[in-house]
Amino acid sequence: MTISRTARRRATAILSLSVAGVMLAACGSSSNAGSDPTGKPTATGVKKGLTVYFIPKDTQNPYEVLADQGGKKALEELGGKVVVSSGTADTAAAQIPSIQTAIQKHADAIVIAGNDPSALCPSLNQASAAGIKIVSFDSDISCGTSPNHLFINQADTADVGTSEVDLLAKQIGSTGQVAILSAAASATNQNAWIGFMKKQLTKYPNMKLVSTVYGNDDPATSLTVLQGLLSAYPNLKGIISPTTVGISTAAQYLSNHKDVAKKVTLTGLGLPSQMKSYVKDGTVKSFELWNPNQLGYLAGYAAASLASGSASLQTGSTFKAGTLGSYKVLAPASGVGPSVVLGPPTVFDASNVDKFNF
Ligand code: RAM
Repeated sequence: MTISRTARRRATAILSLSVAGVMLAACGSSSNAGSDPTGKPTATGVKKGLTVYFIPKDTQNPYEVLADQGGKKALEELGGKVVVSSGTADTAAAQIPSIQTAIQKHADAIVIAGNDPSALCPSLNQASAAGIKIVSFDSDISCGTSPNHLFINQADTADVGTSEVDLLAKQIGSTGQVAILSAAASATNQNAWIGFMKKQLTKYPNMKLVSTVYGNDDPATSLTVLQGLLSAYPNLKGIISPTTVGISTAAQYLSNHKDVAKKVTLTGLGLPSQMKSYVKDGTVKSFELWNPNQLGYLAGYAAASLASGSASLQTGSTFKAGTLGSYKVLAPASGVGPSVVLGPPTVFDASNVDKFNF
């Protein structure tokens, strides 16, 4: 555990250092904010001096760090600031103190990745009653009709689940035992993707889902449940890991155990920066993701726009997200309230994995 936390901190530090460069490339440097120093809406309708609390799943996962950096960049462009606050484990209990702090500090908005769809709702309702705008990103919250919030979705949920299964099917000839190595068992995003994976698996009658295990987005736990999976199912043909922590942990294990890698195909959602060495050594053929930097950047713009009254939750309404352009609010559908989708994921393989700097 100690070793893994140290390694994770090191990875986080390296990613943080490289993020400045990534953001310059991804977002340009022009300011989208007007020049009114009084806090009144600027030319683009966004007030200056806003404080947005970013509450990621945890503060140690390099994916979440990249997303938070995107949010910081957005608020910098808008003349405001981001405070990142969360726990070190993917639980709602670890996030509640951060929501309470945001309330005490009179934040203008909260951007949160829900570790559990409903456990955060009482605190978020309190924040909303205090006038704080609520945005979820990465992993939605489910609070019924209250508080109103906007979900910044990374990619179409059905497409993510469906394409993961298709990617694996292609590589294993649509046959054999398969398993899922997920994040926290209560994570809204992974569970929604898994729902669509199960649906898509019905199209492959010779592929059998034998187990879903949960590594909590912690490298040590992910490794333990992976090893359990491999010993329980010696004939396992494929693993889908819809988490950057799970897939990178599994890829590292397979890379060090070539005998297992020969029998088990791994795909899922991974950061190209963490995965490229495993693509190059032949451990992994393909996987997918979106740019987490851009996800945070979009969420930052959405939060600032809602807090300024220049965006609304109305279906079809639009707001500007700096260098990413304009985004439209989608109608609520199947358990998800008003949402915005960043865009389709990119599939990475040996032909393109070097071209991405996140
Ligand atoms: C992990 C987290 C995050 C998810 C990515 C793909 O880093 O679980 O929520 O979106 O993987």
